[in-house]
Amino acid sequence: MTHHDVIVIGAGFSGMYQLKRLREAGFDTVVIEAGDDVGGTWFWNRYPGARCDIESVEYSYSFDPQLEQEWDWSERYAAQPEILDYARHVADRYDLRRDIEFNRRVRSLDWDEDATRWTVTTDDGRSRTATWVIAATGCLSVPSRPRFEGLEDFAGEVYWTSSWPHEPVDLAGKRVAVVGTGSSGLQTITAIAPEVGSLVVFQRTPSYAVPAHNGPNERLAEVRPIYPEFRAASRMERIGFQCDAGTDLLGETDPEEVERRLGLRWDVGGLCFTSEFADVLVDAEANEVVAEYVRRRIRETVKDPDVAEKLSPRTYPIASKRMCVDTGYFEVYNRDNVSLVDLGEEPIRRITARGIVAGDTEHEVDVIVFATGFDAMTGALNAMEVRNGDLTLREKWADGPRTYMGLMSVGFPNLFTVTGPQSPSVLSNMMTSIEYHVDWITAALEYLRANGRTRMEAEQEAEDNWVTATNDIADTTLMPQAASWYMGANIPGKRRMFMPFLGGVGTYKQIGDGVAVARYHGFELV
Ligand code: NA7
Repeated sequence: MTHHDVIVIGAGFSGMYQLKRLREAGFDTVVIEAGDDVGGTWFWNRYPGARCDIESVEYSYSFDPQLEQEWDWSERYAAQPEILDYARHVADRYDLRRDIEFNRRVRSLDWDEDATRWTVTTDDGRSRTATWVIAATGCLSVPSRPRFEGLEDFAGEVYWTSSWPHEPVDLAGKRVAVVGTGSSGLQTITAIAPEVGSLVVFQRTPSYAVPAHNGPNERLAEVRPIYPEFRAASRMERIGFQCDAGTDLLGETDPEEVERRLGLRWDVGGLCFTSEFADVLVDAEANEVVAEYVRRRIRETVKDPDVAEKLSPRTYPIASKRMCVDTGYFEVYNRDNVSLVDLGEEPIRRITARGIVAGDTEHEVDVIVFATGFDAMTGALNAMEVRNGDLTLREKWADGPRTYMGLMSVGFPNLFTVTGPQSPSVLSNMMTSIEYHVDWITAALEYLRANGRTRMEAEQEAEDNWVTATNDIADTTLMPQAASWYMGANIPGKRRMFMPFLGGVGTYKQIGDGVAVARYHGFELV
């Protein structure tokens, strides 16, 4: 059986950078990737309108100053094809593909305590061993495909945004249904509305969306000369990108001033909208003021008041579910060829050969697009059989994930997760969090090698304290009030627990740096 120092699972932005760092550090490393090329999220999610909602000057690697200077991002928010080009460029530039095995999915990981190594088995039946395994498997990489009765009877075309075909899909003039109104749904709906014959949107929960104000990337020229300082500042931000977050409390600010300042944020656009005041995530009344501001904007945009009301989120605090960044989404509902079905009033009963039956109405369509999200954060890890003797990760995490720093879980030595549950991950600019974890893991492996250690495992007390801290921080906020994928609430039967670390990217970095300096405090090194 082939043995490697390290096997990395996944060749998205985490896996690619992890390979580069380990190769440079002299570790024999191989990456196993299910797709037929690099890019991860941006390889799979190629639906119409797919675009990052973090600005490209932030959502890009910082590890190579030359790459930063040479790569041109054409727009403020990069579209999926450009991000995938960037991922491919990175793979070429650092000659990464020669150590990546494509078109193989890892099925199982088995820990051998005597040999101090993992056996990694892929779906082609092949096994290899490695002293270390790094799961760079992504936080939103396992699609959630809810069961809709009768879907197999549907005579038309069916697409999932999370695994959109590589060939062009012709929707021109067709009758199209979109199910799901998270970021993927909103982007798809906005992109296809002008070209399809008719579009009917099936909405279970409306999203809070703020305008992107996308356009040419004017900021790139400003940021390039100061990139090192700019990146250093982003690493210390709460969400891993710069929002110029306010420290004033909305509850203590004059309402006219609140209105003025929210208006300025709205005009700038993007996810920083909720960062103007410091109490929005912790004070329900302050949150409601910001939420109502967005609803008013929706009412101002959507001509039909009934439709505007249906599109207005009311059942959860703003920012407690992932906010969306849009480019003309609400305007779409002023088009004659677009209609909205509120599943709260008219639930989907079944799918027929002709279309979707919601309430008492059969909506006849040629195409159904599902934008129904992902089994977030734990999905990809639990999709593999991760075993240490009788203990499996899936069983251990049946009541929610348990990790120390989102990096390791007791009982599973020598297995790291990049942006794992209970790290800032999806509550941050993923690029910032990915680079931090990859650098941290690489430094840990170098330290272990230099000190003749071959085994690293989180300690029980450290893990228990970390899980408690993560939950306690979440409980001081409004975040757990929403039935969100942060909570695992979108997957039937999944235990609800707030999964990301909410303490902030900068705080997390300070803790992680301290743990490393203290010779990996809370980890047992053997
Ligand atoms: P999301 O944000 O999880 O959105 C999924 C949407 O699909 C959401 O509106 C769901 O409604 C809806 N959904 C899920 N299951 C159903 C069923 N069974 N019936 C009807 N509607 C359903 O995923 P996205 O792909 O849009 O975005 C993921 C992240 O990618 C995004 O947050 C950014 O980080 C980028 P619900 O809200 O659960 O009621």
